Amino acid sequence: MKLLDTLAEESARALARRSSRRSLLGSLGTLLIGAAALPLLPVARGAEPQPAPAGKPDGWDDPTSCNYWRHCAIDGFLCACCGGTQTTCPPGTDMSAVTWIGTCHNPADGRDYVISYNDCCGKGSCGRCTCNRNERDTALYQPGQSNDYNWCSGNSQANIPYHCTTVRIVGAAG
Ligand code: ABN
Repeated sequence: MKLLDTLAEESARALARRSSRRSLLGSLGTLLIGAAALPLLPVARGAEPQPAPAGKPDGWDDPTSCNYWRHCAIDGFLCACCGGTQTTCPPGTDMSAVTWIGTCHNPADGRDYVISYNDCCGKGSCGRCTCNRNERDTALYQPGQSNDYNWCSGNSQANIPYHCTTVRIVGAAG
């Protein structure tokens, strides 16, 4: 036992001879600063894209996404990507007087809504955010029930070129 005591005492004394109080305080400071910096990493945690809530696809509430809930029966370019919004035509275009109607489910409130797909007319194709989802769409030989149709053709001759499509809520379905 005495031998153990002597060994412990000797090594403690050797350690004390090798390390000054200043170096001990320095190491402690480095340790504390390092520990404080750790929670800051990784830096961009808040900017990470959030996954869509369960059962809803990514972009279900984004009018520039083909997955936007109102786009369930669309065939065309999204006006929200073309200088307009989901309900307004881009500058220099006019809304078609006749439209294609669809019924889409809104995951936000669990209800179905009648959506009017009014084309915006008078300029060449926008070419951005093409989207073709076609729920309850029928063949073009039944144009009244087809989304694959230029609804600008109901406008005056000058306004026939198709640019993009808006998605306006007409009302709740049922
Ligand atoms: N209703 C959109 C559209 C326009 C032109 C051709 C096909 C579809």
